[in-house]
Amino acid sequence: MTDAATSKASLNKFEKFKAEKDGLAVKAEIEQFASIGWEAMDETDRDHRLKWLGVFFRPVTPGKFMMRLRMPNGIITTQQMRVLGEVLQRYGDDGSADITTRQNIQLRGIRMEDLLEIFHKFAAVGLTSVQSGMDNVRNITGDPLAGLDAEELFDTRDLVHQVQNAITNYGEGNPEFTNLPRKFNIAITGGRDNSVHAEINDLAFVPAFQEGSRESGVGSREKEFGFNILVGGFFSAKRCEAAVPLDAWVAPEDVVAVCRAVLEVYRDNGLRANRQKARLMWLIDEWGMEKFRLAVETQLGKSLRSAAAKDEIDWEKRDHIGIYPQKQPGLHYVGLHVPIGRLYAQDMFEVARLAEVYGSGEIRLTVEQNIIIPNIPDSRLRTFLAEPLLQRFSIEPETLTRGLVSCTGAQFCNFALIETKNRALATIKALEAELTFTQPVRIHWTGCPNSCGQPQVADIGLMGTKARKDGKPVEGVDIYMGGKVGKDAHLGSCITKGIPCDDLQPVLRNLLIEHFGARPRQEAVLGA
Ligand code: SRM
Ligand code: SF4
Repeated sequence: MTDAATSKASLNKFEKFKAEKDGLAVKAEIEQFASIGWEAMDETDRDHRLKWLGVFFRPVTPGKFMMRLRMPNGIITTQQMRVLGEVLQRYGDDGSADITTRQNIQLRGIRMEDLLEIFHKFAAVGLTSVQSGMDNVRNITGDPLAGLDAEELFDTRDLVHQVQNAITNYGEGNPEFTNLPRKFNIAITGGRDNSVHAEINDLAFVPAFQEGSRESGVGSREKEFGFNILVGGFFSAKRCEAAVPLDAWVAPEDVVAVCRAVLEVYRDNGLRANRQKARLMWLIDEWGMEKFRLAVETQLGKSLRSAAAKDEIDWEKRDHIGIYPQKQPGLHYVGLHVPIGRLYAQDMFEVARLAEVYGSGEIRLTVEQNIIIPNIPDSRLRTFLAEPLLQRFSIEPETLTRGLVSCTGAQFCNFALIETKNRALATIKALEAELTFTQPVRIHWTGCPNSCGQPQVADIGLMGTKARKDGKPVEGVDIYMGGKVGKDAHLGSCITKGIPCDDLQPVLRNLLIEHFGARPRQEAVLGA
């Protein structure tokens, strides 16, 4: 065998099919797929390559695909939201959408025969779903209050767009970055509260001031704004790691180039033989940080400045639910709680209407799977707050509801070991009926060890697993605690394994009483 043939023979099935045909190639074949139908499609095209266009075959609902958009910085216009609603409307009860843990939207119920038209509709309003799955860079997260927050250090909106445009070639697809060893997450934050969970991204930019080179006049040096860089954060079924410092600082104008350089180093050197070890952190482990940093500098064509002595993440994380003044006098942003992130076509039209009538035609999404409507003037707040949608998408949900996040789970995801979203809601409603709370508690559910629902960043994280009850296999959870977000963020760890879901409520009740100051309602009433 030749060297090339030997190395091809040793490739895993994902590397093999990527080498045979780039994922993006299916873009030219959508019409043909539609004409033959999903059942007749080549399985690799259908189950894998379509994900390069953000189209996911769902074995749980065959023929009804999921579409994952890209929402840079979690910002969407009302016009775009309406287009998403129109797409869903066609599918009746099969159509629904979810706000994701990456400030993004996924649509469900999509039929192959409609794809081409959907792509045209997306293009007309500047939406794209390209490169949102498989071995690509996921939605790039940014501060959800960018440009609104009086205390922000940097408005991330333009930068996040620039990075997305570089990676996706303005949404057209960019073959330079369509064959990474594995998925890749990027976050850029310009606020003080680490609103994007920087620590769980492969590459994250956090605000930091560097001693400038110019004198400021009174003997001190001017401070220069930029970002300290973190690398290698990720969750997988095999291993979860918080990102570690690259010991590098960049000015905002160099962020796009650094993203490119890191991606090129990862693309060309990342481990590919074993997909369990293909995330960036494994390469950093193998090389050591010094060698990795040097490779990034070589790719960048210039040396990186050392990290600033400290970053500016010094606040507790905000959840943005409620009414808050903006830095623009007389304007407010209002955070609506969307239970478990689920939206239907009518909700999308209604949210779009509210953002248009009361705001400026803009809607924002958070990594907690909620919605922010910005730019509401004082004079319109009162009528806005009386809108019926706010009964369901509340600005003052109960304590546990407020901090609830859940991944997709068994309803649509074939990796799931348990049902998550509906169970998560039912469980916390039952707990709220029993207990009163004096402090927020963030509960995250995730249906399997892939950790899309990020249980490791929660106060209480619940990860689907197989458990046993009365000798029989049942749906269960492993419980995580200790996740800290915002300032001094760190990951939580597993404290108990294999609790049957049917037995979970009393276990959570005790944890809430022991660790989070919850009190039984009866006792709270008597004590009052
Ligand atoms: Fe995820 C795979 C859903 C955020 C780690 N994730 C999947 C798939 C595509 C599996 C599949 O094909 O069924 C899920 C689609 C289910 C569906 O129908 O909705 C899925 N992941 C999600 C979403 C929708 C969860 C949610 O309800 O919000 C999130 C979409 C984000 C987005 O808009 O792009 C989502 N996934 C995450 C996160 C959280 C984050 O990014 O902050 C993680 C952990 C962080 C990380 O990646 O390091 C995450 N997802 C995974 C993994 C484990 C990756 C690994 O290295 O092993 C998988 C499995 C895989 O890629 O093979 C996975
Ligand atoms: Fe699916 Fe598991 Fe991710 Fe939940 S954590 S969406 S069950 S892959």
